[in-house]
Amino acid sequence: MTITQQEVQHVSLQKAQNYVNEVFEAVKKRNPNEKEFHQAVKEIFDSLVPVFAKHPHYMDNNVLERISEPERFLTFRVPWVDDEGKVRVNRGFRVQFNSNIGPYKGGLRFHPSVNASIIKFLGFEQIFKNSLTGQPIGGGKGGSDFDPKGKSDGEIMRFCQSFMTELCKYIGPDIDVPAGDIGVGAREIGYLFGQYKRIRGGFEAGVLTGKGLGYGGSLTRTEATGYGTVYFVEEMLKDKGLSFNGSTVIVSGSGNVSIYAIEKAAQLGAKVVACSDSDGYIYDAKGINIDTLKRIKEVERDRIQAYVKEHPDAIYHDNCSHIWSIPCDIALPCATQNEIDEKSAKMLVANGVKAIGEGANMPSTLEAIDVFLSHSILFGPAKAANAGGVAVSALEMAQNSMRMPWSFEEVDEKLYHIMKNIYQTSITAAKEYGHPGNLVVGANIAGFIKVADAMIAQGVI
Ligand code: NDP
Ligand code: 2IT
Repeated sequence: MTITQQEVQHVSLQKAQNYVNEVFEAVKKRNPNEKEFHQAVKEIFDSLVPVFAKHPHYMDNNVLERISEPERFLTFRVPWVDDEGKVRVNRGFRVQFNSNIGPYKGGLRFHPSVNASIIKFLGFEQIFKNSLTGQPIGGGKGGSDFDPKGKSDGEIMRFCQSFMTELCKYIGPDIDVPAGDIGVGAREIGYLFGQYKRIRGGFEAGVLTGKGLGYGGSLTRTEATGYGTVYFVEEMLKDKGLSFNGSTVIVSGSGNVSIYAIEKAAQLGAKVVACSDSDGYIYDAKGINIDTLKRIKEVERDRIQAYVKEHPDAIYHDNCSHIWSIPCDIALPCATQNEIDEKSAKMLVANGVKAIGEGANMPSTLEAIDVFLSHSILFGPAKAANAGGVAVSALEMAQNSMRMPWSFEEVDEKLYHIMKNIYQTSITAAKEYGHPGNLVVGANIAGFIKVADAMIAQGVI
């Protein structure tokens, strides 16, 4: 009996699925109790089955088991002295996940929820995100369980100095280049850079990105993640004859990513009616006033509730997760992981949402993603949609190497084209591997192939 083409395909798909299942079980066993890391790994692994079926040499080289084990995982003690003179201790982390296409690159997160699982999920996703940007950057991530809330400037500085005193042994412009994430913005990067410079005794600008404009920072880096997310969603909408113009939008969070997603969406003609923090959310039917928002969050470092004092028509609600009950055309989760669960996703769908763009990392649970995809909602996954931040970080590294800054317009233009390109690459890969329109699968596959090829080319290392 001759084996038909379809049977050959079926056999190899099954073989590929078995391989993926086996490695996933090994990852769980090797990293017990790390549920966020397992979640990120599961999403990517499942997307890759058609790749292994078509190109079995990735299985032969056991690329999956290699790529899901970090090259290096560092934890360290961060002792510091608070304003009362009391010695405090936090835990620092850096995962150097993959360096096959460039130096490790990824942000630092300071938040009490930070642990090995959170850092590994973020670092693992960063490999594929960074690959998608088309720039020469590998995957890394770091942070600490330090809580910056309620700390004085002096305490933040002393913490950052202690953190860098240890981290500086492992980073460098061609080795590993950290940046910001939750709880780490321009102020913290400034303190970290100052301490690195002091210990090294030289001005290595490219060791950190997100620096202040006066000492090697790039114009547009502050705006990049939020703007990039909106540029990406605009591409998804365009393909369906839709746009931000005239749409109602909700954006969760009120940090760096949220603020600039709100600003760009409004510039494109949308009305952004709600945003949040971890305590609650505000609803402003007239559209959020971006100047007030920026002052409250960036200058006064206050809570989002302060907004309603200045805009009495706006309403404040406790419980940030209820933000998803507001009817909207476009939802941009820009706060944190797993902020949209199955129930919230169903609510968004029932209220007529047309598109989701993930500004945060892994903001939708696997069940929520299933809800969106099964209802054919346009869905821009984090790795693709929020890659604008790290993409402009790589542009900052390029400017640092050249010792020549670019204008806001130049960087913004490059960011726009990078986001457009990520969309096209992801859509093309999704179609080629049998999942047309599925950007989760498309982004994962496109990000994976470049890194996997580089791993094989560089041998078993
Ligand atoms: P910020 O620290 O500037 O802001 C974080 C925002 O999210 C705050 O409004 C914060 O509220 C809220 N938030 C944090 N944790 C929770 C929680 N557990 N529940 C509800 N709300 C929460 O961080 P960024 O804006 O930089 O980061 C936001 C997201 O975007 C993260 O997922 C990050 O990984 C991702 N990202 C960031 C990039 C960047 O360039 N900065 C690039 C790509 C992705 P509160 O003040 O109450 O804590
Ligand atoms: O999640 C991310 O991509 C970031 N926090 C930005 C990383 C970077 O190196 O700019």
